[in-house]
Amino acid sequence: MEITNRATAAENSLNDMAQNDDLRFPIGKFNAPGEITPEMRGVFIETIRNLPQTLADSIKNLNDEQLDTPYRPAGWTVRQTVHHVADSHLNAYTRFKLALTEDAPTIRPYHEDRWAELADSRLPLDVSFKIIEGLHARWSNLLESMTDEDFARKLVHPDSGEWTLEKMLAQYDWHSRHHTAHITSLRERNDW
Ligand code: NI
Repeated sequence: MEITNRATAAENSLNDMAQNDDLRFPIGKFNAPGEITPEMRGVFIETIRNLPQTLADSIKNLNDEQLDTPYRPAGWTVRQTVHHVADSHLNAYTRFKLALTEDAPTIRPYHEDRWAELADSRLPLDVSFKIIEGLHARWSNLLESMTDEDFARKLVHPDSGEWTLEKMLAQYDWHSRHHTAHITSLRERNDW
């Protein structure tokens, strides 16, 4: 009996973990495409260009209590998630510019979880939307100016190694949709 109960408990805990993983990765984990065509790059750049609007739409009409709700158990709140997008994409933009102007620079990682705990991640969201709007206007403009050779330029992440800029672009296309989906899936589940 005890073994059965333990087995059931373990199974339940595995189910919880699987469910939490679904909540954590609503569009799946990032899978780098084997080959990235110019057409695919065009689609990714559209995601970057449109994110300020897409993200603003995702939080439309949410009140402060809803903005301060975690998108999953022990996860970031909606508010932290939006501020994180600003944090992350500021870093990403800097990394693109470093790789365009230096030879395979090693970039500087940061602790995104600790950044999200700092006081400015509790501010009203309009401050980060101002950043995201200006940043994405410049970033998408920069991306549209880039040649095949530019997209083949590299940077080095101390943990994950060498990345081409086109793989980075694919990752931030995913990252933009990933965090937007955290918010839209929370709204769907709560019927908000
Ligand atoms: Ni993120």
